[in-house]
Amino acid sequence: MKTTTKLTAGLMLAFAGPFLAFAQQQSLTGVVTDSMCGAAHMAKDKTPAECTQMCVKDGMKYALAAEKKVYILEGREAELAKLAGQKVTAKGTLKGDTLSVQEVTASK
Ligand SMILES: [Cu+2]
Repeated sequence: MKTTTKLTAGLMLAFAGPFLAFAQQQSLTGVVTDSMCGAAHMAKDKTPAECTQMCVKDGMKYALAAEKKVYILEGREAELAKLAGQKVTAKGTLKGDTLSVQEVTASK
């Protein structure tokens, strides 16, 4: 009887395992911009930082212009505001093209 109980418990653990996997963490490096301008800002008389601030004020979202792609950034807006136009590394969970930011740090 004891052997059967142990076997059942073992099987249950084996099945529960995959469901305990965490959402995938991503770490992306790029320049903080806004969802309208992306990698190239339209306002040529402004710095990338100023343009990003202006666009976000107009209702755009912060975005990260990585090597080939622009990702929308969600969360940590206060920190992103300070890092606008700068190269950063953003960590968080990626869903489609949107990164839910958990941590953002200036990168060199
Ligand atoms: Cu802009």
